[in-house]
Amino acid sequence: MTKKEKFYDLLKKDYVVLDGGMGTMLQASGMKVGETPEMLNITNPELIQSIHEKYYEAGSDIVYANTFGANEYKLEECGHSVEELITAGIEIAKKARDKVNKNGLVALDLGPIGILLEPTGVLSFEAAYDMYARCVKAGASAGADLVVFETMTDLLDIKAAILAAKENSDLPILATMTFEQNLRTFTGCSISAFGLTVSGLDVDAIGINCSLGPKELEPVISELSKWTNKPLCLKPNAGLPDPKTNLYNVTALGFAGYMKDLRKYGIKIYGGCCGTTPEFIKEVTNMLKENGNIQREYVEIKAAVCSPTKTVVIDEPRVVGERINPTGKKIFQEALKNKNMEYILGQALEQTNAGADILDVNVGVPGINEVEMMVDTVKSLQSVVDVPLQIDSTDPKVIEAALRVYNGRPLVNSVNGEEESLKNILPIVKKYGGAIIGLALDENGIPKKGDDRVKIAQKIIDRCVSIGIDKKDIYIDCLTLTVSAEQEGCRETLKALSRVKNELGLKTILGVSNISFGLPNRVLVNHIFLTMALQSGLDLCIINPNIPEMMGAVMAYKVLACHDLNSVNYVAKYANMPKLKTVVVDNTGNSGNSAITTSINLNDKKGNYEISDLSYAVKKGLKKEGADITRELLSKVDSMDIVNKALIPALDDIGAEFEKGTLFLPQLIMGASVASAAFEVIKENMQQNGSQKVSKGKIVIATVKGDVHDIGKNIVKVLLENYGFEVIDLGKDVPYEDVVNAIRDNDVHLCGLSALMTTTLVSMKETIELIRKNNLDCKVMVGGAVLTPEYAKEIDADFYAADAKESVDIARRVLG
Ligand code: THG
Repeated sequence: MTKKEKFYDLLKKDYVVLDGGMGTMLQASGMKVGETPEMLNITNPELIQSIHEKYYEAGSDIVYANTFGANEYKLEECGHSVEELITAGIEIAKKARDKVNKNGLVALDLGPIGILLEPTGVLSFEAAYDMYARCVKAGASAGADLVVFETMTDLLDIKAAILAAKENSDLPILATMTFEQNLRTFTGCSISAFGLTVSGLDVDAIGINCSLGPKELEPVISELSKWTNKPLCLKPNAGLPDPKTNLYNVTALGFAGYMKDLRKYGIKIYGGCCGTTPEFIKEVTNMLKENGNIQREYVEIKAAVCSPTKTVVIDEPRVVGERINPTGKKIFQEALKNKNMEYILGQALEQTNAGADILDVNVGVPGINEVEMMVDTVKSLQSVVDVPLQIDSTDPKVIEAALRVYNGRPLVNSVNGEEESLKNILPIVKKYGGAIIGLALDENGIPKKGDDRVKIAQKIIDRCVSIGIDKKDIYIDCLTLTVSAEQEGCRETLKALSRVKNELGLKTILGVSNISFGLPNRVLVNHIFLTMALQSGLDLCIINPNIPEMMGAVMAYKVLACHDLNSVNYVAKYANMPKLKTVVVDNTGNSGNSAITTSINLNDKKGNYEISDLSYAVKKGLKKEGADITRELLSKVDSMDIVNKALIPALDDIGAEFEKGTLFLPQLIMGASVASAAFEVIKENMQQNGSQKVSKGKIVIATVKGDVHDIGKNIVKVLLENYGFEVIDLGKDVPYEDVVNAIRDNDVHLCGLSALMTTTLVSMKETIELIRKNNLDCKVMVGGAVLTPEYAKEIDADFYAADAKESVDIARRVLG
């Protein structure tokens, strides 16, 4: 029996039980603060084995080997290799299994690498993939029955992990992410994006673990159940931790009681995370034995594409921006040849500002490496815009390379009815879980008659379904012909479109602007054709969203077809329009209207920048432009005005949006890094002019002794620096005395301490005590996932910072 068969055999049971929290069990049995838990596989295998045995005895069908942090990055200085610690971990779990539960399975357990991925961090997608691949190979050869990815918070990170597992083993995969109470992960990833993307990658089970108790996770599992048909897994904490006692607030019986209620979401795999001892697992097992499980009904998943933070449901007409396409555009072709990414990002922002829901991305020009260019473009675009992308190429290699690094679930443009196309494109789309556009043409070209195009559409559907691509993920393009060349073409296209929509039950897409080639006043023909197509059932409109008439047609249609309820969006867009509208038509045939075009295309400014352009660049994460604009501004604006009128207010705006939850961590960091680039330019300029330093004051920051989690502290550092503070970063696992010495030696008046684990909160307390004992004139701010304002007060901290943004506010108050 293969490992997959074995896993699916287990899933045939009414329910499957996992184990509980290994980390908290180890802490309870005396593991010291700051120790690497995986080292115990070598130094104290008996302890690990006895914990596994207790879980198997309590009813676990699967236990997670003690390998959560066994990756290259986290093991850096421990003196043992990934292979050694993983092999030992799996062997120990197998021993426990052989002793207690012969039918039990052993999972290779892998958590996040521990550093942020690009663009917010420094780890590339490819490097993350390699690290996971190494872990998976070690686990598979040691005899793991499945691989589990858990506590993941970055969608691209878990995607790298899943691809690494699929391409380097035949192990079944259970993928679980960690969500906060706002229904987002730490990096802002939504539950729908997780469900759509990770189900699309065809894992074997999907779920939620850690962060909250079963009660708090109800809305999370409820939402996830709407976005996947994969077997569901739930592994909550034993409630919420009390930082004082370090204990979680739900009892074993209480935990099982909550889990009983949550059966209604059709959970298949039950377990526990931090704080859940074998007693918890025993109670859950008993509860399931007594009450039985509730099996899941098949759910209709909405047709949708997504980025990590934005899911576009295609249940009403949506706009696909067509402008990232070099066809017939000299400037664009030049930009591609020179790898001028700013030009492309400018095109992207202009379109999203104008209201595009999705962006088509085509970078095909002769004489460039299209694979490389597409990968760079997808990565760059995803660092500045949050809309989902439509990958547009005729080369399967380009499509595959883009699908690999794309963060979320994209649309693929396109496949057609030709054998060659179907054979090459569909397996890639299936592998990466994208949605696909099917063009109604084949070896014989585009059929004249609409009915024949419907036949090709049917063929594409059959082929998709046979390979496992869901009907709802296919968008048929009945193809727009040029009406000046073939006048009946329009009628045939619309006829085919409405048959595809009504008879085949599929969603539709059209590139609208081809219709008007060769005619004068093309905008007029384009937007009337668009209106006709919408009325015939068009779902995705590939248009130039910067043309007011085109966006206007979509906006007005949505009012008239009852999609825009109470005309909310329409009114929001047009309420402030001047009554007498003057449309400026330029010689490209594009029209612009300043009252409704709020976007600025920095590409068009050619150097005549204003302060507001710098704010814009910061808010949109345009790093190179931020630096360029600053350089230009310095020739005419006082440097402190640049800081105080552009950089700080822009950062404040992003910070405010972050606090409201309308913008997420990656954007906050991108914005901060633009400001940082601008600060660098200003600093250089000041040094040349011999004026005083811009530093607003010095701050010492450290992750406290015993704690090696420095993601939070690193984010604080980036933000503080970008607000102009000089940061003395002592790193992670910092001894108390080092903090005191750094404060004293550098004459520092503000210190920031970070701790992620409940177990290291005591180190935070000790550090503060030592600072107080030394009578230093230094305020202390503290932060970290498990910290509360109450505890901060109790350990005599001066300030509690709920997030990185608040640490900046505090610094400005103390040093400003
Ligand atoms: N179906 C699908 N994909 C498509 C099309 C389609 N992709 C390409 C195209 N058609 C849609 N995209 C564009 C992109 C740019 C332009 C038009 C369509 C464009 N056109 C200018 C014009 O219309 O004259 C020429 C350049 C210019 O002057 O700026 O830019 O049908 N699935």
